[in-house]
Amino acid sequence: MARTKPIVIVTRKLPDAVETRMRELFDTRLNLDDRAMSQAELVEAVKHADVLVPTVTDKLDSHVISQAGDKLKLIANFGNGTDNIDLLAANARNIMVTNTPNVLTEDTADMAMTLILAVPRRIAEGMMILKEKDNWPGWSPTWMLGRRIWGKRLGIIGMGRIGQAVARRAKAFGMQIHYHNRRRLSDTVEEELEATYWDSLDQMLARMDVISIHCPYTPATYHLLSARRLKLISPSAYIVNTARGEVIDEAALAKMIEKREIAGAGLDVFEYAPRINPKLARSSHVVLLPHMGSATVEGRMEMGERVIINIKAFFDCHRPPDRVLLSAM
Ligand code: 8YV
Repeated sequence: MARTKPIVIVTRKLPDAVETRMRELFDTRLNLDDRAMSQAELVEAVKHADVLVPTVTDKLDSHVISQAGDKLKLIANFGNGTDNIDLLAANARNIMVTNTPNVLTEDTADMAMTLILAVPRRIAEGMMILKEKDNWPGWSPTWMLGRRIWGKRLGIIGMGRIGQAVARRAKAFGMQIHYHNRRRLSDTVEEELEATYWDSLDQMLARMDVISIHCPYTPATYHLLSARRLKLISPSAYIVNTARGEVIDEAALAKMIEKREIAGAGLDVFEYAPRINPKLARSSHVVLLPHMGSATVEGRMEMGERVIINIKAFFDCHRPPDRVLLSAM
């Protein structure tokens, strides 16, 4: 008798080629109209699936996970960050969680570097003058001056794969690399990046020209850049966040940008996404993007491939390569 294929419920529209392959391999239920699922729909999905493939827009909290059917054995997240999933609750129900690391490192680092350049050099403001206001008075030597990147100090918070990929880029742009991380890097990597380690985040923040966030969002990093810590940052410094909005106290940041207590920010992620703080939305000192860090055709395909590899390995009784361990929290 032919073995029945596992029921795989995919919560959002994925690239066509990924969906086609998933349908060949599994009993795949797709979300063709791409509308984000409600909490009630997620509960229905976990009740019936053998595998759930969620994304950052699905909040798999303890309530949802507690309703999972006995069949649900794997949550194969389409994404690197797993802050959308209550890992403890999944572990308690013996549900394995996998993610898609590595394949979005370079794209996310490119986006962080783009913002590190775009905010101090006032790229968005310049473009608005031509495209929306249509009022360019012509070139002037003292007009639209930004700040030079070369020679400035970049403070990286979270020196994992993406943080290091940003450091490599920033070094090529002449920046001095500083970092704060749970663990210090090996001498070899520190030497390659010419990176200075700061055990104290507070002390690093006070001395940087640009700060870029690359740590995951966990209970320990919620509001890591709190109102108190934001006050340590120089008024001439810039903040870039391509990690998770919850790592910064967004209301405090917005207030400080409005009062010119921080020079500007480049934000790809927001604490209450998709809602944007109105103070940020109207500021001309910020560049705001709708969570596009890993949004490349190549990246999305490779994320899909990782999801498929993880599911296939699981049902072939191998250890999926991208298991998320509780110690990662
Ligand atoms: C993804 C991300 O697009 O993978 C992540 O952690 O932040 C994003 O770049 C998103 O999470 C997909 O679920």
